[in-house]
Amino acid sequence: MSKLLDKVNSPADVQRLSVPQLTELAGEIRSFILNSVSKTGGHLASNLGVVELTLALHCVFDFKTDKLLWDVGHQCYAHKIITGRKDKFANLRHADGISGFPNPAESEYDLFAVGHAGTAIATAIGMALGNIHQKKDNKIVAVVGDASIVNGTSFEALNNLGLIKRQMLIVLNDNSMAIDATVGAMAKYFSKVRLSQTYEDLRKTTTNILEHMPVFGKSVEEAIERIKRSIRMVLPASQMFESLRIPYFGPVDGHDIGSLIQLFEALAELNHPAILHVYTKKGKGFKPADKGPTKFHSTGPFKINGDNVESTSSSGRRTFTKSFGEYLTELAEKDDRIIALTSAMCDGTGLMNFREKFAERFYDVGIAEGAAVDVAAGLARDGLRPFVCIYSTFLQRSFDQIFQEVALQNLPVVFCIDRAGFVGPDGPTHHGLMDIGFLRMMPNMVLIAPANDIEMKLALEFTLGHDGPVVIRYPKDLVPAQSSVKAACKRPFKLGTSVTVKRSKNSRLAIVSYGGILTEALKAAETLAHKKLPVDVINGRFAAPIDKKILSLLKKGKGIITVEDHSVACGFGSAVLELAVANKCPLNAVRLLGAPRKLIGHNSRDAQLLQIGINADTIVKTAKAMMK
Ligand SMILES: Cc1ncc(C[n+]2csc(CCOP(=O)(O)OP(=O)(O)O)c2C)c(N)n1
Repeated sequence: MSKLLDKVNSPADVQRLSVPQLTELAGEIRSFILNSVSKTGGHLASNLGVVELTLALHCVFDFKTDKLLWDVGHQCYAHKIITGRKDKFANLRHADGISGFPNPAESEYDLFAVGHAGTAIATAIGMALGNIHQKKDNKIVAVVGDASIVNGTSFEALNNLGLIKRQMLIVLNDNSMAIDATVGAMAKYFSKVRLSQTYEDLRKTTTNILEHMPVFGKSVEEAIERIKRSIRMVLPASQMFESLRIPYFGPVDGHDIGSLIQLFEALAELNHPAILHVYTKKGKGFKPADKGPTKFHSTGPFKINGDNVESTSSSGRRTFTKSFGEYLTELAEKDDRIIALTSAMCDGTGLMNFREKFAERFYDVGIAEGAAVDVAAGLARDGLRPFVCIYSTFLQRSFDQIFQEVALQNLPVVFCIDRAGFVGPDGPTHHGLMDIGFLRMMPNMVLIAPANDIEMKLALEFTLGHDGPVVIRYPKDLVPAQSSVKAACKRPFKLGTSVTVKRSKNSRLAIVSYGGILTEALKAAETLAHKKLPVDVINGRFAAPIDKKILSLLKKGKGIITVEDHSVACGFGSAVLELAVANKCPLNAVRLLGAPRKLIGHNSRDAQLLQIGINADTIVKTAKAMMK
């Protein structure tokens, strides 16, 4: 039973509590989050770190009218709990449950459906400008992590903060972690400040800020000067932000609710943007997450056993991610031109072993997808073989770099796109449903999708023999069992060549699949064969260039069903259709199965594929209708 939390159903209930009660409530919220996430899975460590910060914000501001923008949004659980969504946590990230990210469809307290890093400051600027135009005086707060504030999008926003001549508070939530430890010059900069600060220093800074605020009748600059004089605030962090003319306050303890409330009250009165730098502990209050914040950044369900945890979600089978990481490491042993790059996603993209084995050939550039691509372009121009490993959804950030620095130059950069397709519980911000679309149209770009573990190896081997950019996409899924892999899939990849994995006598149509979804195509073919409806199954392998052979049945007046774990618009099926048009094939017997242009909410990946009809049953139904 949670003595205080049981009575909290809105921010007003939080505002009524004393500081000691709020501290107690923070403990109850931590237990609630831990208990919920252990059952449903979700983002744990970041959420445990921001409980006091969230309570203090809601005590001072009224976010029904004031505006709160979370960067990334993965740290919004305490915010959701106190804004009337506590009871929905039993179904967090599950069908009919709430999202793990902010979602305006759920609550007026959420302003944007977000999940990508770096956007909060710029959108806050937009809202501040909107307020100026409309003569509103709502307070505006953006909360951004230390790994996300160095994102290019955040920096572009900081560079424009001068546009704002009114209150706007940026809370820099510094826990010295991204998913992994933060990387880069800025991380070093922040950690230098952090190491130079004792707990006593943080308290003194808080007292000094409060003593010299509010600054009625005085300029912010004057207040900062006075604060600096009294605490000798010559910290690198302050210098950096102040060189951008952004008033900087801190660093202060992000777990001291009483002080945070006073600081927010004081800073809310400024008529100028400002940054408050707070230190928090990722995973606070739960030893395994505190010790292993990377593992508990985002987790599946687990069982708590004292200070230990046991996963309850692992199936023990190999994932595409693991398959990729292992084969790339294997290839790197034989080919020392191979360099791996990632954007703050070493673990998620399966590169942990590679990093351990080839530390000097591994680069994590932080949350900077555009930079990752351009660094890779430079490496490739210099004769090396860079593999850029990024989730499909985050690669969207580097569209232009891929186009100009890689495709246009025809450089041999390999894009290893993980989480391509439906991603399950992270939902719409994280689905990877557009990569074929935005990459297929680029000149020189070769697009591949391995259908299984063996093809992953063959696809990677192919890239080393190809003198231009290659994209390999694979889903957040297990690879099909080795025993189910057809002989045709064991043939090496040949540019623009598909493989026919099932040929049936008297086939009446061909199912052409792209990537891991081949398993469903084969299942469908089997069912159809039992119903005396023979079909061929073709493993497309390439979405660009696409194999003309795919059209052979169509040319004979028979049908084609394409199936892909991607948006139908601009996807693999569209490429087949374009080819069919160019080759003057009859088009009345072409059906494209894939994702529609609409939001598909969080759920399990299997349920999403079922909902959309990217599965054997839908292929069977479609085929039957076509063969009537
Ligand atoms: C553009 C983009 N790239 C990568 C990610 C994956 N990602 C989610 S959270 C996270 C780390 C964020 O670190 P920070 O902002 O410091 O917040 P913390 O988790 O430490 O609270 C990353 C890399 C993302 N959400 N967006």
